[in-house]
Amino acid sequence: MPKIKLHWQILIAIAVAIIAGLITGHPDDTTLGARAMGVYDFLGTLFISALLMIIVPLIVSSIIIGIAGIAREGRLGALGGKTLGFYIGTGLVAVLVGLVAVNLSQPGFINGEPAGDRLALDRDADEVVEQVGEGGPGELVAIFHRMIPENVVDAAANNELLGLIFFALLFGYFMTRVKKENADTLYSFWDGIFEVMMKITHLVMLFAPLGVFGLVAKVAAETGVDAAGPLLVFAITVVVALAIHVLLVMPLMVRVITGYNPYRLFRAMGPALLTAFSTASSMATLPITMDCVRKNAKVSQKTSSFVLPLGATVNMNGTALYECVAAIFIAQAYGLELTFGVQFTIVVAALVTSIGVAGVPMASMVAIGIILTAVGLPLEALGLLFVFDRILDMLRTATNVYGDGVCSVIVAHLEGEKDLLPSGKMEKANI
Ligand code: DAS
Repeated sequence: MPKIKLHWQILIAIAVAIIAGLITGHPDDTTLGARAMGVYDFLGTLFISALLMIIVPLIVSSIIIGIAGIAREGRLGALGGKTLGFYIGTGLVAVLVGLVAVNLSQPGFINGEPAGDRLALDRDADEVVEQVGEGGPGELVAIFHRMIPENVVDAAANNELLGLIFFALLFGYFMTRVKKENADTLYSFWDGIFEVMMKITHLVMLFAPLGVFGLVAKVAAETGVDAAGPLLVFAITVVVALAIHVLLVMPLMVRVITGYNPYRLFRAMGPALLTAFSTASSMATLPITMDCVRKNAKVSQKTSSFVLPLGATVNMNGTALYECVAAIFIAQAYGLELTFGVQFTIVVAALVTSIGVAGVPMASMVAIGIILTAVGLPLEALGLLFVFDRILDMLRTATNVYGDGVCSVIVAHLEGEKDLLPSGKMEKANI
């Protein structure tokens, strides 16, 4: 499967980049180092620019057809409403799990000090704080002002993506409330845009090994092994938070709402979870997810064929959790005072952008660029996140797919479907 090939290419690129970066590090010492740094910078900057190039059309078209897909089915009140409700609900819980974890582990600090210089983050904290502005209620009001753009084109041009996303949510909903021929035309138009953007995204991903090599080698060359500490703490924080969400929070939701033993769902979705982990793509896994949820978890065709394709597009618990942890980690490293307003912005941005993230490898990186911009943090920090992104992408994609399965079982139960998650041994718990 080509995705696994690309996947291994990126893992090898990261390993080679770390070695190359450590060997050629401290460019001011040697011309080789300076030349090597030039190559790293060129490759990394090109890749980040390509990711930024696709953000606006990809996220906007993905949200518009995602929301229109629910509203258009005319089942917004019933199936659609429950589905969207659980998607947003579980996504918010995931973000909050990530928020608590990253505030407890504080990967962006070392002995209480911001790790920015250890991570070779060039811009210092006061410059960043200036840009974000001081904390306090005024900032929260400013955030809501930014959500309603004065000029949509201007918002797109300036990467004011919170406003753009808000507009896309409205547009997607009301696009289904116009004359049928217009609604169908508009849906085909935006569906076509999304299809083209997915193809361009796949093209960009083909260059990911080179781009990731440049970004990771630059980090390794600038920071040496110093960056390993904070980055490891960050990666472990993501893994622990994902584990809590997958092994505790979501099973608890299934158990309390449906009464079924939730751990039966892991075995029912086994092949889908393994595929999600190995391909790091929810979209690529979707056919297997549908097969597992229908055949093993016994969710009906009606429910699974609505809930799962939608979930693969708009429901990404793992991604939302990861984006929150990553953005807070970078804010900590810059020594940004994490006021309620800043954290609230990150929580909302992580939740909303996870709706727009496409189910392809490294899709989070596109969204993180939005969140960093939303709180005024420089994009240069993205390079740090690539060091462990592959393994974390595999884990968050498996979380995304599992979250889709959880929602389909809960929605099926609430729609009155019986005998879900059949198991000879585990009876329906009497809660
Ligand atoms: N790889 C994405 C997916 O397929 C998730 C992500 O990048 O966060 O779900």
